[in-house]
Amino acid sequence: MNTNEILAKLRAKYPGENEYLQAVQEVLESVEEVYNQHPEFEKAKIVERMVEPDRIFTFRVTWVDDQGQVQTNTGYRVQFNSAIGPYKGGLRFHKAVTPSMLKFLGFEQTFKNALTTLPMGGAKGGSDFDPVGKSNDEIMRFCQAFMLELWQCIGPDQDIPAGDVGVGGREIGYLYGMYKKLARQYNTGVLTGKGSTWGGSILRPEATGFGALYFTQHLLEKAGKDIKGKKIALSGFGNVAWGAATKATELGAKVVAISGPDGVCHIPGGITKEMIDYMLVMRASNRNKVEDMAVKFPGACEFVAGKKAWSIPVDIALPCAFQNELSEDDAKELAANGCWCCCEVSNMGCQPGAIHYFQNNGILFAPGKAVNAGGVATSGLEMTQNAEHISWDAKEVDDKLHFIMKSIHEQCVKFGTRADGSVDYVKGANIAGFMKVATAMLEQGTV
Ligand code: 2IT
Repeated sequence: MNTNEILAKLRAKYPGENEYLQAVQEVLESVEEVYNQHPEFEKAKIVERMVEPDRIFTFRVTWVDDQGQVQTNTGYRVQFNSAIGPYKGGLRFHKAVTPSMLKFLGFEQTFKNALTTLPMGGAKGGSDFDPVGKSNDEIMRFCQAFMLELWQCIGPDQDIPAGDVGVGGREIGYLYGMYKKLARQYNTGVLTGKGSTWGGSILRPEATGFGALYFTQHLLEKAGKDIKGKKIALSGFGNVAWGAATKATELGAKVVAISGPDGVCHIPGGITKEMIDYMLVMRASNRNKVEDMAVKFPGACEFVAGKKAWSIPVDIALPCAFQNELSEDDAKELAANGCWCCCEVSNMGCQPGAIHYFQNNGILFAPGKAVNAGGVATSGLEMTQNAEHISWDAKEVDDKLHFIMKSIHEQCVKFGTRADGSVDYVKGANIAGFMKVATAMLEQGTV
């Protein structure tokens, strides 16, 4: 494989699809050396096949807002790769959603799902619908209109969507209700992230954040460090940030910053249980303002408008919000303030310049596809429970999540250990995921 040649072709074919091209470049650069030791991959053109989604569904979604106005959005489902199982991945509702964004997410999902040890292919979907400022009724009507098209693309053995940015338990409920009406299928396994009384797995809401902290613990342990007493900055205040803040606090770390599009909340004494609970209220309000935390907890929490979480001095940075949210300048500011570890919890949360800066300056770094895989892994556990028509208790799910995150860390170490004994987690995660998918594709022939 010649990475530059493949990238040049993709750039010409998909001009302006920057997130997608960025995600492909990162993976190809990591795997090129190993790939070239396998002439059978080259002969089967595995890479050329793997960078293209299997198919993309695009559809119009029309709904009526609270003022009686007709609104139109675009919906998508990108079924990226089914080599190791049915398509699996979340739905993102955000005003900036484009085919490029969903292709990057579907591509990443393919390797992430391979790392989980569970048999799931990669997919992603969503819409440019903007939930900010929408009422509950508007969210429901949009979800119903979206499912009117999506239901034909999905199924418990074909493609299993879940949540992502802008899609949580409430949205999955409205989507599932409409799916049943349309498909007349009552198999709960068609969506994950469901409510706990109707097929949802216990701990699924917490799983992305909990898994990220379990992974961080393994990474710190390998580096001879301990999370206890460490200061953490995390971005966002949605489902992922909530789970991460909960587990980090439980493990004895101190979360001193959370952020939103409007600025950062500095919490010098560390986030409290009441504040963590309030994150859920803030998410449900659809206001998208982290300032609300400072209004609710004056004194303990100081809001600084226009600043990112990365401006607060900490030991560990956990990006939990959106792709490319941490730039090279942010990485330098974090390092200058004493930060020595960054575990990416959001998908592709760090810009390439930030990753290179961390890696070249001895700052521990691990990529989202390894760190945040506990979310989709627990979705996989939800599918298993649905297929067996049973539900496990919290201990059983948590034990399995622990085991999976440990295994993902081991895979990174196996494929990413450098000559000096340190671990390149980017390389490790990419090679481990890639090898599994590539081998499966090869064994299934030229399709
Ligand atoms: O990025 C992700 O892994 C998710 N949004 C979760 C996907 C899932 O199917 O649970």
